[in-house]
Amino acid sequence: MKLPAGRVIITASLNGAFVNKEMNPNVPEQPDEIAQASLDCYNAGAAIVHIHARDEQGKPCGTKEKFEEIQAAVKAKCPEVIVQLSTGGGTNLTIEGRVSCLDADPEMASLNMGTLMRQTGPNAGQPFSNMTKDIEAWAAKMKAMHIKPEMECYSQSMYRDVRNLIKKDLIEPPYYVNFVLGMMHQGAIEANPDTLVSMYQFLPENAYFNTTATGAAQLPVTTMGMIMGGCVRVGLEDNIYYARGVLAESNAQLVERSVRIARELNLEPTTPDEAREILGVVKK
Ligand code: KMH
Ligand code: ZN
Repeated sequence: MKLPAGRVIITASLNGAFVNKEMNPNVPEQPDEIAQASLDCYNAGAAIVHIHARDEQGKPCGTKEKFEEIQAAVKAKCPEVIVQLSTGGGTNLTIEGRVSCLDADPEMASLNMGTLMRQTGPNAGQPFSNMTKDIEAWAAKMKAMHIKPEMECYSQSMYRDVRNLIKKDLIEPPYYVNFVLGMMHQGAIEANPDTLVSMYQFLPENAYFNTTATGAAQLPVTTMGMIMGGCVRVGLEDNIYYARGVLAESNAQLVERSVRIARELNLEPTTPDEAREILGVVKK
């Protein structure tokens, strides 16, 4: 399903679980930094901020208390923006730790629709586990708590779990699928125009789509996504560079650029309330 004509919903993916200040000093890790980045991205045109929790050392953190602290800081600084907390967590988190963000009762949360295998780095051989029984349990909890899931799909094969949730009425329409392209994990697909179009062709009825691409593919693939009637996600979680060899100064800088391109394409970013209306997000 395409967005209403002339509109685009922009998500800022602020920090993720892997990028850190050594890689780019502008990665927000602490609650006050995440709150300021959320306000700056909102002022730049983002309707949604996608957030991972970090502890005092900046390491991925999976506690209800930390997620509540971060969400409260964001809401105090920018009450309008939609907060989407991550259940993706980090390699050091347990499954329970990953979904503790739901207990912070956010408006939205990510829901990863399949398992990937890490093949490089210190966690090579460690799966990013998202088994169907767990996905069903998390979706049921989100439905009961009126938390809108963003279903993270890294390949076409993950549509089996999307259809499974629809068949079992564990998610409410309109559905919201994020094409996450370019991850290096086994089980993920590359980020290019062909894979983007292919992911779109598998989209079920009553589903809007978001477009995420890692690294240098972020700008071209997300720009193509907005041309195809989709939403876009930009931010330091997925890409720490503004251009080849040039580190991004902030998440807001990446959002500003996508807003400029959108307006050149006669696409006006939605406000958070308009995004809530379109995606069926319950305001909290
Ligand atoms: N790591 C991203 C590419 C999540 O946080 O649950 C996908 C993601 C998933 O953001
Ligand atoms: Zn994430």
